[in-house]
Amino acid sequence: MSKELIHSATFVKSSVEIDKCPPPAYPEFAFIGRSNVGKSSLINMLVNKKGLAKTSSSPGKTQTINHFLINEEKNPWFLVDLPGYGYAKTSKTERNKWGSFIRSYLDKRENLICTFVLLDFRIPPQKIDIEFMQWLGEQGLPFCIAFTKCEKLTELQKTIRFDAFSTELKKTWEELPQHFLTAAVERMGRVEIQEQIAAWRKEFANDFTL
Ligand SMILES: Nc1nc2c(ncn2[C@@H]2O[C@H](COP(=O)(O)OP(=O)(O)O)[C@@H](O)[C@H]2O)c(=O)[nH]1
Ligand SMILES: [Mg+2]
Repeated sequence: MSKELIHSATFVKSSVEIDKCPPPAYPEFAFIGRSNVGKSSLINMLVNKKGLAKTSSSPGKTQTINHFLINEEKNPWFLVDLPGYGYAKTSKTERNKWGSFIRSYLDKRENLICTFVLLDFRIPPQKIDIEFMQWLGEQGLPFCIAFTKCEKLTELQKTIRFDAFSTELKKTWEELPQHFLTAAVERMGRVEIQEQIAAWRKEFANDFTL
């Protein structure tokens, strides 16, 4: 059995303004994706706490940046739940507002180590996701991919879907960005993501000796 890497998780605050976010005192890992992609479910699964990040049946509501403090006792880090994008019912103005809010957060947040971009593995590559990852790439912002809801696919479907994403992403990137296959209920991908975060956490530890 693998060692548990997340010992505690507490909600810090929800922020609607960037300068109201908690001070950038700890390494930070952000989670982002289209509304309904399974972000709250993945976060709750990762930290083993049902209801920490609210799962909602009416997507597109949360437009706040939510900070959670992980492992408060030792080697703390922030897990950040960013507002979902691309909800069909939001107006163009709302989407632009979202865009500039989140983009400036990602661009300016100095303690941000990596952003996990969540992609629903049940559906083919979507323009909005590809464009968002391209933007991250252009800004030089590190990101990796977490495919969600993977338990819904057969092995063959997984191969086909993976090839589709691979083809799409290789138009921009020489290598496929680092990626994880996840499923919330099955807790698929949990150990892999936790270990990756722990490794980065260690790698950047010296930048946070305050
Ligand atoms: N089949 C399946 N459904 C999931 C999974 N994760 C989330 N969902 C469902 O997808 C919907 C949206 O989940 P939620 O976590 O609230 O998504 P968010 O809007 O991205 O935070 C809910 O109905 C969840 O039950 C998963 O791994 N597998
Ligand atoms: Mg959510």
